[in-house]
Amino acid sequence: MLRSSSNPILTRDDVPAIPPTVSNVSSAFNPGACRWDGRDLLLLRVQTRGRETVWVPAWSDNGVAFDVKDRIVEVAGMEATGEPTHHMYDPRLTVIDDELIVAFAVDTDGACRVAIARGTSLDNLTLVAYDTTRDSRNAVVFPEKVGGRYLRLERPNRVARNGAVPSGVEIVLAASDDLATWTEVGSVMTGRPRSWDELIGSGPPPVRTERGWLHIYHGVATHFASVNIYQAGAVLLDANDPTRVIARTRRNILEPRMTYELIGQVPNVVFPSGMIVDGVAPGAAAPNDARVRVYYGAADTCVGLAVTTIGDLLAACEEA
Ligand code: BMA
Repeated sequence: MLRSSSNPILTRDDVPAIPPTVSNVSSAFNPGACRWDGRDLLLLRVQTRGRETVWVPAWSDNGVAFDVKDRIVEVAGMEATGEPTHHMYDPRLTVIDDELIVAFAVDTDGACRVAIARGTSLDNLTLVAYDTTRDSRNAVVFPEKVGGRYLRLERPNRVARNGAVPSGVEIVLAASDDLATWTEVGSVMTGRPRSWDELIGSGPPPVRTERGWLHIYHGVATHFASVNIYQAGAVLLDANDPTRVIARTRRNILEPRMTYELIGQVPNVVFPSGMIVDGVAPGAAAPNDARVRVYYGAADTCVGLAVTTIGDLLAACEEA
């Protein structure tokens, strides 16, 4: 993937004051991305100096220069979870039938939950799913139904290392008829010990190609004494049975190298969270020459953009 020469394309300095909570913020990172109303939309994870987390939208006509709005996007119905909401973060965006679907993580007392909101605009997002049965994160909803059902990937947090926040080594697939009730279908992939992707989690929602579902994920190398290294890779999943892995990048396709990726709130992090694919006919699979824009959090501080094509990502999955 090629980094944009405008990187970091978005920083805390681009976030306007939004009284009374948001002013001179600490960071803007890990954005969800989609096409909405004929424009590119990023939903930013913004962290205030009080370490509150809010979502702020940013719009663009060229995918590089974003206009950050002075408004906070809310999700109605969070009180119905029965658990305190300390942070809602890493929103991943999917559009199905002109509806916006947001999958996100919620920090509650002693656990992280997967949640999904839906709405016809940023003004009426409403909570539709919230899973209290387990600690989990990095949920993404597929951009179309498969076999008549909604699908999502998520990453249960079953690994706690050295007192760190629990993380995970397995991405699983779940299915739903209504976006509200989800049933696990099975395991999709696991981390590879001592490789670049020991811990793993989904990046942006997958995209349908002529060869199957192409999915960008993050991998964490944990075998260094003092720091975890967050990188990006890709995997190709069967079109009809996405629990079946067809091919997976042996190496990372993006790793922290630039200063803004190496230094920040959490050093050595590239965290892909949004993806927009250009040049796809409605309802069609993304062709090999389609341009792919990947928006990622850099060092949990700002936003980077890396560009590639569907063909190059598929080739990277197959590389020996
Ligand atoms: C992960 C998530 C991300 C974050 C990353 C690096 O576990 O919490 O939100 O960007 O760690 O700190």
